[in-house]
Amino acid sequence: MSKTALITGVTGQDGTYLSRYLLRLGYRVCGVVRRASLPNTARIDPLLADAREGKIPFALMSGDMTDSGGLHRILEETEPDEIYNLAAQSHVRVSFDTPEYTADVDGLGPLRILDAIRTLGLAEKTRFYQASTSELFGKVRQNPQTETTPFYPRSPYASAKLFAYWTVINYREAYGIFASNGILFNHESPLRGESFVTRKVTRAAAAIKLGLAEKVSVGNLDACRDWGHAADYVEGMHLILNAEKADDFVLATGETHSVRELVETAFHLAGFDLIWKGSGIDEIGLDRKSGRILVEIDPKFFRPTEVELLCGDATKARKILGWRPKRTFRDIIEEMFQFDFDALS
Ligand code: NAP
Ligand code: G4F
Repeated sequence: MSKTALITGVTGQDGTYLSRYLLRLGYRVCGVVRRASLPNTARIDPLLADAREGKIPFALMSGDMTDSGGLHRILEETEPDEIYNLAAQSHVRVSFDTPEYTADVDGLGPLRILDAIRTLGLAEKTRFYQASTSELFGKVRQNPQTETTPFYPRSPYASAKLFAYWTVINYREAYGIFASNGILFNHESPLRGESFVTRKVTRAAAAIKLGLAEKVSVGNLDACRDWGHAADYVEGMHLILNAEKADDFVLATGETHSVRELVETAFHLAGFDLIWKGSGIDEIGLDRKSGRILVEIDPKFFRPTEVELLCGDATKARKILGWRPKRTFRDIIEEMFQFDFDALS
């Protein structure tokens, strides 16, 4: 009998990679989709087409992380072996504008699912994965960050995820539910949302190369992130839920790069050699050859409180799960730039 996986956030970047991966492993996959006024299934449309032809066991159910009754019904109908809770208002900058909504979806949402597992008597059967985040480390207390590094959240998003992180541990200890946190550092891909900095920059570099845009405006160039590839990280999620015991794991590459390096790398792929002039909000990035301004700063992309540096140590995941990332920072930016260049051409 194949296992059934329920994925919330199935229409997102990770939901799409995870669906593809679990289907390849022989799982039946059921995804939770929220109502939108226009179709929000672009990333998973190829899977839906295959499902319609009966080629893969992939189905969608309507639900929303803010709606306990609906989530309860979905669990009752599917009785999944594994739940991957990936749904979230996942944009850190946006969480400052929608703090209460972010807390509801990202903080209370996981609690609603865990409590449905408990009240439906699924504690013995259903394993639960929570998409926790390196944003929990925030104003970092230690470098690199491990599972034992103290947290210091710096946004409504991170505070909501902190509540969810401890709720997972509480439901594990109180009710014996196999519930685990994956503390994942940033992971990217051609399916990344276009307002996250990697995708925004690779798209802009491709558009400028093609003459479709003049320049790009960004925020903090000196923030550093540990960027991996989403395809590697969803394999880690599966390993976390199939470990011998429920536990919490950091998934990271162990390398950190600044937004400035990201911009230089993407523009180099577009054939520009960037030089920087000025400082603060007056800093600009110019093409060395032509002197054309390609990058400028717009303070609207700054955050009221910033996470300046993230760099993870995934030794525990490597030792216990045998997980290690395969793709490098350069591989990821190259793949994303090429995808955007082809799509815009
Ligand atoms: P994403 O692309 O933004 O996808 C988020 C998903 O959540 C989408 O399917 C979205 O649906 C859904 N969603 C949002 N609000 C919802 C609601 N109220 N009810 C039901 N579904 C809702 O995010 P991602 O990059 O794949 O990340 C997946 C998870 O990992 C998130 O929880 C994120 O916070 C966490 N995380 C991500 C990273 C990273 O670097 N990517 C790192 C650490 C942790 P729509 O398509 O309709 O918007
Ligand atoms: O790409 P970002 O928006 O990702 P951020 O804030 O690190 O959050 C992502 O990773 C988290 C894991 O650590 C996830 F939990 C979360 O769901 C999300 O997937 O910003 C990265 C950095 C920030 O320091 C930001 O200030 O890039 C800086 N940045 C500079 N200019 C910009 C921009 N970020 C965005 N989005 N847009 C800019 O123009």
